[in-house]
Amino acid sequence: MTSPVSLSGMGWQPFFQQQLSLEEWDAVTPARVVEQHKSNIEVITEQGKQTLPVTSSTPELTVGDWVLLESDGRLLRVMQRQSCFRRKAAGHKVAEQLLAANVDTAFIVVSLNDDFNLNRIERYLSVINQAGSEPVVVLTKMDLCPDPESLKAEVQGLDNLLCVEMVNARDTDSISALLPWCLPGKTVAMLGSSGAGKSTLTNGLLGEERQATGEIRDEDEKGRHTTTHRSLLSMPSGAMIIDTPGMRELQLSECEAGVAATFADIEELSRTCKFNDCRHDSEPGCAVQKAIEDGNLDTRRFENYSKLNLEQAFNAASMAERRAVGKNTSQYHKRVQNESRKHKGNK
Ligand SMILES: Nc1nc2c(ncn2[C@@H]2O[C@H](COP(=O)(O)OP(=O)(O)OP(=O)(O)O)[C@@H](O)[C@H]2O)c(=O)[nH]1
Ligand SMILES: [Mg+2]
Ligand SMILES: [Zn+2]
Repeated sequence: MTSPVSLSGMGWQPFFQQQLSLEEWDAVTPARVVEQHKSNIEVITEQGKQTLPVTSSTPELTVGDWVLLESDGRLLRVMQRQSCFRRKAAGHKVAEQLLAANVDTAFIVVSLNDDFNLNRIERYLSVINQAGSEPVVVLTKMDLCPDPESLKAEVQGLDNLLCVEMVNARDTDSISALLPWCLPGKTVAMLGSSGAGKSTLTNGLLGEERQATGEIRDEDEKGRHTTTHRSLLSMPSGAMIIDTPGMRELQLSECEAGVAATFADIEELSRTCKFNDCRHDSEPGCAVQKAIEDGNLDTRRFENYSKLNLEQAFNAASMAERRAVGKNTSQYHKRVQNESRKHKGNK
């Protein structure tokens, strides 16, 4: 994005305007984070692109954030986020990582070949529901799949109201199915595994080859990660797109509401169990177990619900404990690592 754009063209909405007093409005410049690197961040303002250094006092920022700049160009503060995707940082780190902020619609990009996995879609849905964005599942590579309709039906089976689109990401006509979400001033984000087609879709929607795309190399797992940093790009329609690197791991943390929203059917059933604190294990009068026996609820779905709930509670507790402990000791680290190894296998 090199040419100047209006604030509304950058995704500015009344929600952000309301956070500014009249005096501030005269004194500051709103800017949006479009790229994030280790030592600096790129922002855009109505005047164009600017680079800000990242120092120890820089608040935690992510692509899509709105910040306020002082007249000398320094960062004054981060604006309250309308939505924000978070995960537990990859590996054994006991920390949260921000993935993207202020996203109206999140496209969960899943290819219809070996990447297809309902558990993983439910994992993404939990993060997006927690963030407060609208999820849309985009199934790519329909041109390479012998029976795309049956896989689409499986995804729709997760939730009747879920938006599910099926595309050939390399075909402009096909991806026009996503245009209803790409309205002027709206921000959409591409999330999903490496090789799923996020950058191919991004380029198609932008109408130009801005993002590198890559062939999948099975023998070299590392080589698959073509996109290496998140960036926010401007579409001709006036919408903004965030393309993200493929994620190997999307561990949930503090995601209770997101999991509950994703599995609203199970939450609803739970309310009719005989006991308020039913664990849906072998308690008498368990409506969840009855639904499984009657064939109204998949064992797979129930197991994934239980797993995601446990995972988010465990990671949230680890983070709360870490905050309480303050500076972590190597002993503490070791214990958490051992625990999280036990809880691993989050695919
Ligand atoms: N035939 C076909 N190929 C596709 C489709 N979508 C993506 N591809 C191909 O799949 C490969 C990976 O696509 P990318 O767009 O680079 O995938 P990505 O999700 O951005 O991957 P990372 O950047 O590594 O996270 C490329 O060679 C694309 O051309 C599709 O719908 N049909
Ligand atoms: Mg990519
Ligand atoms: Zn029960």
